Amino acid sequence: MDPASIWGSRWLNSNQPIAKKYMETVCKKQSLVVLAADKNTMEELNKLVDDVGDYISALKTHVDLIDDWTKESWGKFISKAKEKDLLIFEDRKHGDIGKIARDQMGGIYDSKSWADLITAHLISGPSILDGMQEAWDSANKDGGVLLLAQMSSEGNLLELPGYTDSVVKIGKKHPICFGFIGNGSNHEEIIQLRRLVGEEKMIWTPGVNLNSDDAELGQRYGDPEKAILSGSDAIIIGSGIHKSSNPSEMALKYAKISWDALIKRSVNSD
Ligand code: 6AU
Repeated sequence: MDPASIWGSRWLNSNQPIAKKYMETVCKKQSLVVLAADKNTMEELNKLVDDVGDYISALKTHVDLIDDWTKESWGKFISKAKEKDLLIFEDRKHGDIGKIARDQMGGIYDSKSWADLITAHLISGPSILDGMQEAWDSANKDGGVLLLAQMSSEGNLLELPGYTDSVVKIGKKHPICFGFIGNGSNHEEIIQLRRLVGEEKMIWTPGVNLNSDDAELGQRYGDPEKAILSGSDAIIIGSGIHKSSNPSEMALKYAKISWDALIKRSVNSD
């Protein structure tokens, strides 16, 4: 499917290589699913990507969750994910001042060398975006930051008046900002966020699961189709896929729901 016919002006006007790659991959794979690969061993991670890699467009990692992490095993895992045509998204949620966030993209994990996308809170101000840009520049790699504008967890403080607006205002102007994390559990909040963000930047939403019984420790879940129709560009799914008894079947199911919703949205906006 041709990305221009699905994403319209957002495809034609986009000048961010990672955004273009994402929109293209979505059309190739017919999926707006980002897998939250929240597993604790390399074996489990590899198996999960083998099982569901064909039905997802990006892979979200928490590199510091893994008990038996080594540089070599991680390198192989990232190569496998790239062979499956996945964007690599490290959900580090940086929050420190610019120079520390920059240097934290080095260290043992060295995320600047393998992550296409990384999350950050804007709590310390805009310098974090400059710092993260410097890190990717030093690795000669394109990268994009997803800023947390909303969260899916109950009682989160991003809901305090003015916070989301300030994050969006700053993020929209910064070239390294790929987009925003929105609250996938509440479609009204996604609609509000899309209104603030406009067309150019992405909104990716966690807190999406067809089975709300999976919710643990204040996590909240919403419906995948509603999330996309309300303006989300990617549903980030963890437990809904990896906790199910048949992850590949579930990944395909979420892929189909998300793709059908995107088609519906693009038809409605014509
Ligand atoms: O589907 P789940 O609940 O199993 O997993 C949700 C995933 C986890 C969280 O770290 C992440 O989504 N997440 C995020 C981000 C940035 O992705 C933000 C947020 O507000 N809520 C949330 O659950 O890997």
